[in-house]
Amino acid sequence: MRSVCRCLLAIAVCGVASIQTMGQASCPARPSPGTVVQDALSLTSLNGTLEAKFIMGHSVDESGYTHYCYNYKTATGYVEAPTLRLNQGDTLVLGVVDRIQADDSMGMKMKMKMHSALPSQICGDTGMQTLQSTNVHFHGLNVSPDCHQDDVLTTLIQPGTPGFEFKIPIPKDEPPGLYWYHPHIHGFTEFQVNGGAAGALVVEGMEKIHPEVAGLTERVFTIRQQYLVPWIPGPYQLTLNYQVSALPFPHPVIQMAPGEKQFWRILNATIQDFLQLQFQINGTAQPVELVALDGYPLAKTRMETTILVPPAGRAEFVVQAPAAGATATLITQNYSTGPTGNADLAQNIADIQLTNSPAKAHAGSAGPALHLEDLKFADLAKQNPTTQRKIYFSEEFGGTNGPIQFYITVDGQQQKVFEADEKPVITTKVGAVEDWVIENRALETHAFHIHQIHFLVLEVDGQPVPVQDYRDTIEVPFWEGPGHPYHSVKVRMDFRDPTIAGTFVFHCHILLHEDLGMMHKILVEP
Ligand SMILES: [Cu+2]
Repeated sequence: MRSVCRCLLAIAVCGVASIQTMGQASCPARPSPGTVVQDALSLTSLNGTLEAKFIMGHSVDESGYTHYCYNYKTATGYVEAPTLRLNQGDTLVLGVVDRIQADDSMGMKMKMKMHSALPSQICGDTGMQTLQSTNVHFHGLNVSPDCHQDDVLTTLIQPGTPGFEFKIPIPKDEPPGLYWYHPHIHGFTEFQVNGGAAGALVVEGMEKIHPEVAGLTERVFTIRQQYLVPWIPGPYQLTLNYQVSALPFPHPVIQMAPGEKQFWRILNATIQDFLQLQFQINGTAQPVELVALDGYPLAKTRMETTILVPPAGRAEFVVQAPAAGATATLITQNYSTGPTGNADLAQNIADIQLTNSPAKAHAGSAGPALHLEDLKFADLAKQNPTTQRKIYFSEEFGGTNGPIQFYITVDGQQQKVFEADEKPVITTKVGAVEDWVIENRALETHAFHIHQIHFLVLEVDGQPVPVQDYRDTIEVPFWEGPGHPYHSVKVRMDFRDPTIAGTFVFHCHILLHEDLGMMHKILVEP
């Protein structure tokens, strides 16, 4: 739920709309509704390195939606948010320049209203964190939280400076799968992601673990969500690869040949939508072959008819088009996030167009097989936990106006909102294997995410799960109220890899909640 204080804040930013035409500082035009969906441009590593430069820009479209974009220069102009493709063991060298317009009064008012204390240590530019500041989180990658890698706590890129360079070695045992990148400036993440600043990152090799996908046309579908002002309750639009997928517009169109199998990699880059995805034929949900979740290949592929993907989650599956004459759609079903949550509404995301010449998209390459047991965290189920912890989500109310404070708390500690200069609420050591119960004491569903590692899901509501999947983001459903137990998940955290030593964060991936402080630090001592 959106709080009153945020509505007041939003009033300060209303009425700011100027179409900016400052070249790379503005965003490219987005595709028209009802057209054939195209994948983002793929940038592929060469000889072990992928080098790229993004220019973060922003603009406001004719309908009043603010866009934030990772601009990438091609021979024919700028495109936004390319898919970064790397292999295990490669290095990503990514330059990011911030060209968000500094003359924008929206940001100035935001800055006056809210900025958090600066962390004691700075990586990158100096100054205050504002709506014009940015940085990058590499969601799901099991890499270092240090400066120039996946450090969201101290990395600051300010508009008008020469920019910042990330240099990230992808571990040799990184699970093949779908990851993503997005800004993570505390207090302003929601606004930039709402504007579309998010892109996919693929660690190649899925077909070497699950040969079911070998040779199939692969599609990368990023579902984003945009509000006119992201913390005012009201209608939102989902988009599919930047094409608006909302009434009254015609649906985005995905082309497939009749009977064709495709490998779909779906990224939920919404700011708060729990997607319940279905592939329907003539109105009936069809089983699809689920291959991976959150960038981690399943131990065994399995057939599912509904796939719940929380905000920031990913689902990768094989889908088969019907025979000619049938109607097929990709939809999301209604999902209740509880009495104080926002409704996640059912809607058609795309229509399938059967054609004998579908757009061919990236297909994986052949190579020697990879084995699940060689991937990071593979033996986690067999480990004995060194520590048990309980963490819980809770909200504080202000009269009848809904929740005004959002907390994630280590059981036994005092509830508090995140501050940039806070001390870690958890300190552990490289080598630790910890079981965490994550409980939801709020009347709203939350999405738990921890940086730097995947975790193994052991239990839901105290019951062992039939299949243990690796995830980096997981839904914890809302509390039904007095007389009902809290819902919970039990997960196993793996801190054995010295690469991830340092300070990083865990938080709710409903981005408003994160921005309002439903986040804390964990320190993994070397
Ligand atoms: Cu939340």
